[in-house]
Amino acid sequence: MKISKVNDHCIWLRYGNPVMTESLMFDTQNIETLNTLPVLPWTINLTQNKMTLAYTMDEETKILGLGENLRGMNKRGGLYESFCTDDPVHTPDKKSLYGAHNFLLITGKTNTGLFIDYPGKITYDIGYTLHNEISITINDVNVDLYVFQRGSLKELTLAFRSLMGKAYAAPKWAFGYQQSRWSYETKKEVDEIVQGFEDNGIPCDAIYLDIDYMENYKDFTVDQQKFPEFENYVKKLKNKGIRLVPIIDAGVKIEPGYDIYEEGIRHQYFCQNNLEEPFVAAVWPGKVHFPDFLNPAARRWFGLKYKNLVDMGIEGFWNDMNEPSVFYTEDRLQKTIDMAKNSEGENLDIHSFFELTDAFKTLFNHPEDYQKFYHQMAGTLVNHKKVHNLYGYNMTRAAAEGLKEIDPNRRFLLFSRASIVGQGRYAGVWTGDNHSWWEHILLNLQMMPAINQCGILYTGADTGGFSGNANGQLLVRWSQFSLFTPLFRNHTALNTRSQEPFAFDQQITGIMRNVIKLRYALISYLYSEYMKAVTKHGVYFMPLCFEFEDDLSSEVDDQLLVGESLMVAPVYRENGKGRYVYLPEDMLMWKASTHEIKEIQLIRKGTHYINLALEETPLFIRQNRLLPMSEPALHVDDINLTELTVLGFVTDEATYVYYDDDGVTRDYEHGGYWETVIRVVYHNSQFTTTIVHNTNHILQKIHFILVGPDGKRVENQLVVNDTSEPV
Ligand code: MIG
Repeated sequence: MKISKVNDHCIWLRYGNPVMTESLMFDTQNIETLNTLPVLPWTINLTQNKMTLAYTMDEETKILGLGENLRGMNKRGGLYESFCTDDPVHTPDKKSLYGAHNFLLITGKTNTGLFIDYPGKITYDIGYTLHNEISITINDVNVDLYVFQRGSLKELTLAFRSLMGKAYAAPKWAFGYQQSRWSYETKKEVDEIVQGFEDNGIPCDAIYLDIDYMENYKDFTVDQQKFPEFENYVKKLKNKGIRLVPIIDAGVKIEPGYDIYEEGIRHQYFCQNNLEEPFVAAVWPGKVHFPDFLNPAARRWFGLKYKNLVDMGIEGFWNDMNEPSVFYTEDRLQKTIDMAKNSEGENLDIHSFFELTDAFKTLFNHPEDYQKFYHQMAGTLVNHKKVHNLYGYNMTRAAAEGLKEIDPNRRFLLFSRASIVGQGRYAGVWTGDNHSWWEHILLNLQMMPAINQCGILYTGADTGGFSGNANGQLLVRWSQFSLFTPLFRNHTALNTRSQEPFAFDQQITGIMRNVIKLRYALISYLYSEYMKAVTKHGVYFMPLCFEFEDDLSSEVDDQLLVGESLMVAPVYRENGKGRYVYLPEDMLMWKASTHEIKEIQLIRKGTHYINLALEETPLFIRQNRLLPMSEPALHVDDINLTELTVLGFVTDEATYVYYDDDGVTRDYEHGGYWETVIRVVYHNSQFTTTIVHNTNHILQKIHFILVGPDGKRVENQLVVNDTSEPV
């Protein structure tokens, strides 16, 4: 074992000879090697081919983390598996979703964190078998462990974040509202949706193309019948302020003559079976090969294919089915069919009947099928199962690196379904096939900070729910949370009820218009906070306990901090006309029924029942923090950035660094961004507002709406000089 001190918070233990995941990216040259193992909170047991880690919890211990996963924010009580899984039914008894995020944060007298850098399956028993025990099992002895200690939960998270490299910056238009469904199948259908937004005056920046835009589900093709003159069409929509975002699937259709298939075969870019032939699985188009994204040459080849669509004006993509999802393999299907044939005319009893039906039910993503194929890694063939969680990650990396080569300075929208730690450098994720269930609003909220802890900042769920049928109030309440998520996308499955913001009745359309306009009013803040998290290795969403250390703050798991100024507490109960909200300090509550700041009220620290009519989105502005906002527009590019409205609750003094940049290029990476340092002081019952420093040459005026400790509202205007002198 090799022991190193990575930084003041982190010890790295290398056991054996692990697979290089490239999840973390830090300078390994200048770190200190330790000769003795420091005292660790974990008991680590090694047998010949297995590692187990044990931790004893006390009654108060809480376990945060595991990124995209089921159950509450506190993972205690559950069984979990890290194995990227396409399971569309997200119920609490499931053990994994699409991501594999092996980071735990354990609270207690001393907080500790753990990251397991290992790309195969890991199982977590977190107080399930034994109430006070965590037991983690890895069927391998080649593993990198990172133990974090000596700091607050936030400090340990930031120490982990700092090892990952810079996070992905989505283009600014991707902070607009986005509309999807499986599928807007033709140009005509897309036109109708665009018209719906225009007729109803609802802002929108993107419309999604799901698998049906392709020619027979072939990646990087466009069906000419459904989308004639695609390039012109993309341009026409862009002139209207709308981007088209096509899906790309992991499986490549087996079809002689299809260039991607032919090239993949010619260069041996596909995963292989045990006979070293291209491995055959089945997904959408029927039989497919899986590009071997773990092989750098295959990765580059696939990544550059995005050019086909980029050349037609496309600026954003979503990568799907990259766990990878496997409908069936030929031999398993054959066996199952034979089994059915042999059952014909038989008297099926309790055993044989379920054996037969289970054989069909388990065809999809069968665990044994993941052992049937291999990857080329540094010249050796590696069985897929050992490195399963690297697949979606490397597909996304392929896309990100390809897009960077295709158009080096442009920021593309890119997000993936499967993911692992480190992927946040390349792209975002969405949380996959949820349901139109109220429980999934809460699950959405609970996953967000845990995904951020793993460095994936651009996230969001299928708002309104993927499977099942939404009603108007579900869409409204869900949107009142999603309007704070970087990815704010409404998406639903094939054969479900339409759930566009104008798909219900007049009343719902009106409320949705205001909810989405509120999002656009907040983009100045949300984008500023997002980009600061990118450039400073921070997080965008936090649980309350990251900032407040009282007992109740660590209990609350249905409220979140969004950036440095806001707390959100959405209604997630059907027919709920309000909810309990816990305030760890005095805050300014804004019940926003439109983006205009009317209903604001100082609320004292403590627990309150807050009435919230369907049209009211609750926002809580923290004490001595500021919230910059803009006048909404129908598209992000049309937002007027010359003026800001700053809402503040100031009892002493507040400083806000308002970040902005061009939103489309990577210039921000080398100083191409603007900062405005806004300061408000409350003294002798008066407010003083100043611009401490400003490099933003667009901004001209700030309108302040301020509330002091007495709860009185004061307004004031400030003209911004583009000097860095106090005004
Ligand atoms: O299993 O492309 O999660 O968003 O609409 C269905 C069709 C395959 C899964 C994605 C979903 C998408 C759907 N895909």
